[in-house]
Amino acid sequence: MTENTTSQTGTPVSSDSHSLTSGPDGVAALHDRYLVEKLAQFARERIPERIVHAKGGGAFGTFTVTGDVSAYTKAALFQPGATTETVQRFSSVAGEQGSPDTWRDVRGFSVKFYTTEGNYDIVGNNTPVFFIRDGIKFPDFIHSQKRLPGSGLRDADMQWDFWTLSPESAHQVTYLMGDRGLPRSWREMPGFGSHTYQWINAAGERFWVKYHFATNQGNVQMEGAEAELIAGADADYYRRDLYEAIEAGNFPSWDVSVQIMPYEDAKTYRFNPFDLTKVWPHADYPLIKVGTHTLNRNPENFFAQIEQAAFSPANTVPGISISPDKMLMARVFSYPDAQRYRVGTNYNEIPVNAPIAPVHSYTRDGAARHGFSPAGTPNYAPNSFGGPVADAAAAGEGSWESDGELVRTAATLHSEDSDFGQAGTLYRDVFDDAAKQRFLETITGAVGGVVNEGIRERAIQYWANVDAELGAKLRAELSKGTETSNESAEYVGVAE
Ligand code: HDD
Repeated sequence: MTENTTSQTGTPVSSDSHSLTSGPDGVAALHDRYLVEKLAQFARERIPERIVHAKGGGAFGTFTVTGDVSAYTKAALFQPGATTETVQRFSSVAGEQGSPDTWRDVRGFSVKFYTTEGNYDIVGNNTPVFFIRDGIKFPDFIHSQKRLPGSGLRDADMQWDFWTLSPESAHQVTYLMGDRGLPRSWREMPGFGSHTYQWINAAGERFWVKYHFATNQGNVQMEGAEAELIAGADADYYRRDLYEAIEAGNFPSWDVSVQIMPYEDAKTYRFNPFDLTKVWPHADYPLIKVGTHTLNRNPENFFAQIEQAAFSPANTVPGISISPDKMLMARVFSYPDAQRYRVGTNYNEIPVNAPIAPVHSYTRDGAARHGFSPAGTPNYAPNSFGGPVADAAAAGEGSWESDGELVRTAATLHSEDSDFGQAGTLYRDVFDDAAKQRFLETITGAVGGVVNEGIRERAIQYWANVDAELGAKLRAELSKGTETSNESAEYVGVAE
């Protein structure tokens, strides 16, 4: 039987086609409460898009532990044999909500694990490093990658100005301009926690850890020309691919591994292990397999379950903590802050964000509050009436030594730390000859878009610092480009 339409308060309504008017050709009545309700709700359908990672998609899944890492963490979700329900969101960084999926960009890779000890989020990217290493630079970095305030256009000068004045970006820009900047789909790319996190085992021993998600669909990328065509033909290419694969029962999966560094190694390791612009070579810290993450269920409602999904590196569980990485500490503040603004104070009550673990919290009220404790429960702590009690042992928070003077300064350099070293290794030793050639073409196109001579010269020097031969090749390619554009300018002049 078809159900009758109702107002939002459940009363039957008489028409979805005709407003209430004074006669067939007369004025509309303000007391047509259903017309008013429909239009008022419609005008409020949108919430602010994420300031970064606005365009994305996602699905629900299951994480199954197949290895044994109990020597390193007591977290329930990583104990042998455990299975945990998850939600995952993929995204692009710089584009707006309707932007094409196949624009060259870093891709977000965030997973929320609904664990028995509370929600645990790994909020990462498809690259193991990042452009900067101090959160105070993040708003400036993002401004440089988004749009000019005046024209509203994206701008190569602004991008390269920021990058070349922030040489710590070289490693990530090498990933971005390389093949990884254009994955063929979200299914066919890896994921990384990127930061160093802390794990704590049942005996209270601490370790430093990095997460790796290796795709079981194979790492596949697309070429620049194809990506540009798809950007015009199907802006939602990645979102569609993920949705259709899962609808067809073709469930994508990732093998999850960790690199484990003993706590004391961090002090003397050749790279500062809390510097987000660096990887730990696998030869130093090999991958240890933990389990498999499989996406197996599409959202039923994109807005309710993906748009309102609120991931945060602040969501940790006993046995897992953050590290003294300045970017990570900034993110721990920034995500819940963004979500209180974007979704609302009580965003953790929305089903996609709500934990399966029971919540006993003294926070209360706020816009659209849904949950509350039984009337007799005290709403302050400490109290004498049997309210919930905090337990340091149960929380199992991580820790590290820190008693220095308050300063504003760069983190301590370790013996092999440099801005360009690992970028050079990636270019020389990881890219094969064909990848190197594609890389040169991509940076020639990107730097070729820079108008300001000083910034263009700095960009050439930036790549020469990554690899001297690469810098020379780029200079040669760009000077060819200048000749061509001069010629075509002359030609246009003649044609006129
Ligand atoms: Fe991020 C979203 C802020 C570095 C990976 N980021 C996201 C949002 C904000 C920030 C405000 C929107 C959150 C929301 O409204 O739900 N991000 C930052 C700041 C950073 C930063 C201040 C540096 C200090 N981000 C950063 C790194 C990575 C990511 C280093 C990956 C390693 N960010 C993501 C993501 C997110 C995202 C996984 C998470 C939720 C989402 O996209 O959907 O792609």
